[in-house]
Amino acid sequence: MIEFDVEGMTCGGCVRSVTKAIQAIDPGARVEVDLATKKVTVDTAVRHEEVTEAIIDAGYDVSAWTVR
Ligand SMILES: [Cu+2]
Repeated sequence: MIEFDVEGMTCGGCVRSVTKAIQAIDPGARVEVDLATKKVTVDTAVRHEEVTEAIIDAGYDVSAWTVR
């Protein structure tokens, strides 16, 4: 499980974009987005660097991440 702090998400469309971007690199990923806290929790086997890249490519910024 990896928790990302993601900047730039403002609405449900952003939530969908981030979720889609992550699931594009891992279709089996479980993605939970909390807009209020800007936390994106991802249950995936993919490395955090790749997930970070996918989020950035989708147009958002990752300010921090934690592996749990
Ligand atoms: Cu949005």
